[in-house]
Amino acid sequence: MRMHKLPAVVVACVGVLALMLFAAPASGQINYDVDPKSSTDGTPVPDVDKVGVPPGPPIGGPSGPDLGCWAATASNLLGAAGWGVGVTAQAKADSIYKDLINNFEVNPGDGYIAAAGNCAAAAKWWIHNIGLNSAMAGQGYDPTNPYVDFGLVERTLIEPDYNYLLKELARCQYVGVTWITGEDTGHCMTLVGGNYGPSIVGKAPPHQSVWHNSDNEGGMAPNWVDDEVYGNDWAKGFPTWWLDVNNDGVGDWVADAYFKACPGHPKPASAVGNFDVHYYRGPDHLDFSGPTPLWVSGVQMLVTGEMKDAYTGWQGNPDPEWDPTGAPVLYVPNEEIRDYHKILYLAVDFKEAEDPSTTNVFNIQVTDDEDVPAALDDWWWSEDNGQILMKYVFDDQPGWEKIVFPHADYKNLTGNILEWNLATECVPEPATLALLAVGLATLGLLGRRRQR
Ligand SMILES: [Ca+2]
Ligand SMILES: [Ca+2]
Ligand SMILES: [Ca+2]
Repeated sequence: MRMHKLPAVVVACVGVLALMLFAAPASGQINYDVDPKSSTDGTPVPDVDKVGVPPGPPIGGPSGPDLGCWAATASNLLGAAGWGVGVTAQAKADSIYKDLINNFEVNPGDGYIAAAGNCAAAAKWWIHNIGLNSAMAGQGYDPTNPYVDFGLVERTLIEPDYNYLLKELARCQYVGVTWITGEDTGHCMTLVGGNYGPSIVGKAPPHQSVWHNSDNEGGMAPNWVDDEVYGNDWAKGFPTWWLDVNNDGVGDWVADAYFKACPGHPKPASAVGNFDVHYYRGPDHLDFSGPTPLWVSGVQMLVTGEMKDAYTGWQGNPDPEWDPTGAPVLYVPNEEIRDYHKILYLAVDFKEAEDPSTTNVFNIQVTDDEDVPAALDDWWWSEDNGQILMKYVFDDQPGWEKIVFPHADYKNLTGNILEWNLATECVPEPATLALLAVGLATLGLLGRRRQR
């Protein structure tokens, strides 16, 4: 029962096979309030399936159970939202799952994931190490993808949460739900549709939800179905969300967390490709101390972009540094260039809608190396106030920049702060731009360009 001592959403899909054999396949038998949706590109929502089925060894794998449901669910969410490489959402999701296997297989060459993990951490790891890492151009790098507003809630889910998630399916791209299954490890599946719960007026039974599951499903290979339908048992312990996975009318699993991917405001691609600091919680290290290997998640800071290692910071270090007093103050490396000035973009992603009473983003102070504040030039909220992009403009190119966060949650990624990331770029002063234009005109470059 090891996962229960750990933070929620550490899941691994053990003990699901027997239940799945009784699962009813979807066959359009009822009208859903929210029909199983399509992905951003109009193709069916991805359904990444693990190579193996717990508790047995993977098909063609060396040994041990395949515990990669957390990575498969993260792949479905991201692939449906247009991340990954491939023509269809399914191909994109499969490419992401392959990336996750390559990085989180327990033994090199396993070809599957034999350790429990966390769906949200897997998605975050992929976004930052591949999706927004300019070194991965052609392999999944896509700084223009708008799906950068993620949501994470880690507690026992209740009926209003479920109704909210169904509504979010219309606006966002899929939802991963983590379940306490009563086994050593939990399970994670992708919610794609269903019927609202009984508190919504007029919503009588059947109370069914539709899922994409990475385990064996309603049929047998090769005729496995994508959409799997299970009853939501609202009577067992209302308002707790129980799922009836063996179709006997009684709930078996309790919903323990959700993770969703929604449209937000990405930073400009030019800045992301220049110098990008990612601060997020991702799979950190393997823990073999329990009955099941486990990817433990931790806070990670990653620097990417063309100018990575080229800039220097407060103490001559090329990496961003936290203030030694322990205060949530970060020093960001830079390079002084005459006649250019700095623009800094800061994106903050909240777990739920921002709560200005604690972590108010407008209390963040961005200053230069002489503590002169940079002007907050503009900002953009996501539709649900769950993510914000802020643009700060400096007068010049300081030796380094300083970010003073108003709360320790920004440093520890606790409370409502899911992550933040920032990117910087330098632009010519207006005077320099004018001179540049004159120079180009003199050389005839502007005229030549117009003729093309
Ligand atoms: Ca499946
Ligand atoms: Ca049941
Ligand atoms: Ca968010």
